[in-house]
Amino acid sequence: MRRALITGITGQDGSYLAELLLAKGYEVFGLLRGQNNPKAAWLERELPDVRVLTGDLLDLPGLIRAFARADPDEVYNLGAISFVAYSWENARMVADVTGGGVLNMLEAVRLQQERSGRQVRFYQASSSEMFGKAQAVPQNETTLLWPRSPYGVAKVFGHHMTVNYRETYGMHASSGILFNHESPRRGPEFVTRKISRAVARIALGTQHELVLGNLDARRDWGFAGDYVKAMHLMLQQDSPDDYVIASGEAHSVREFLDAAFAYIGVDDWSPYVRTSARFVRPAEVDLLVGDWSKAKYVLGWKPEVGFEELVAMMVEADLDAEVRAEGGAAEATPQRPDFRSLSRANVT
Ligand code: NDP
Ligand code: GDR
Repeated sequence: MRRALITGITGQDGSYLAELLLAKGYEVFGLLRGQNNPKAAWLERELPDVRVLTGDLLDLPGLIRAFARADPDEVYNLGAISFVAYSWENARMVADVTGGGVLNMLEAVRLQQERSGRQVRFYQASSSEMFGKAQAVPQNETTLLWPRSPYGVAKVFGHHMTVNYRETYGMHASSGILFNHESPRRGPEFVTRKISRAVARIALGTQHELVLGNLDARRDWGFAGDYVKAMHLMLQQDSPDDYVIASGEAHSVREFLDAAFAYIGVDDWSPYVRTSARFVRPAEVDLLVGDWSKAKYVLGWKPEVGFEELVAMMVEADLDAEVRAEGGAAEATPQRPDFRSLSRANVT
């Protein structure tokens, strides 16, 4: 039985990756931080087969102990402070966790290999945010990195360290340069989930206004469940490498709003949405769109869920969650209006 250690197990990608690896017969270890992490109960309920180890990316001795316990064949470093907007206010912390944490993980891998005499394959969660002020469209593995946020700079450090450990120590260390990927498990601070949740609440009459920042930013949005498959494929290759994982399609925040509101039968969302400088970033990344042809040809990977399907999946999940939250305690089987019948004409 192969063993995998996942950092960031309580995050969006950690849960999808754990499910994928468990289904493939792996013994999966997840790193949980903090002495009383509020997500511990969620982890035990949703992923009962994951073996939980405590540790923090900032604490190398703790990581070394976790590695000794798990004795992993594969390590997926998904842990990070991942919210770009937060990184301007907390730049040092983000540099330490999202950047320095990668170095700690690489050291822990190196020491574990020395100790056990066995290869440990390593995956680093790099990001399209590294392209920042993008110097080419679409972006591929050779596009110049020009990060525009402390988060992006920290990811560049982690990316180059991963490449450096691969070249210096001959480690099987791969870096996945993943473009934005979303799901019903996305944190509510990110724009897609902020929209899908607000749209569900507006449909149910429990929210009346949605306040956003820059509606013209364009992103390449895919489905997290598809993207974790690429992470696993990278570690199954004979040689480690770097891969862009993306859908190849760019959509604006405005287009996300169009699709989300269309799902509940609303064509003109302007009465519900307003913008505020509060959510506008000090430096913006205007357009990210990825060229995933290397992943297609080398890994045999492709995205399965398209943009419209992704938006519909997220709004649908939030409608269900909101109805459960609203009526679940009072009713055994809460009812909600069938918004899909209202919107079907607008959703392709
Ligand atoms: P999330 O924000 O959902 O999850 C982040 C995870 O990191 C959480 O489990 C969190 O734990 C953990 N974490 C935070 N700080 C520490 C720490 N000091 N020590 C150990 N663990 C810590 O991110 P996603 O699942 O969306 O993303 C996974 C990775 O992929 C991240 O590295 C992200 O930067 C990167 N990425 C994500 C993309 C996306 O579109 N989703 C695109 C490209 C890259 P806790 O719950 O305890 O806070
Ligand atoms: P991003 O995702 O910064 O690309 O990072 P986010 O969803 O936060 O922003 C995407 C774009 O939407 C614009 N925007 C808003 N964003 C938020 N969060 N809230 C708003 O109200 C709002 N209004 C407009 C933003 O300005 C931005 O242009 C995500 C994270 O998962 C990173 O960890 C990951 O590395 C990158 O994707 C690839």
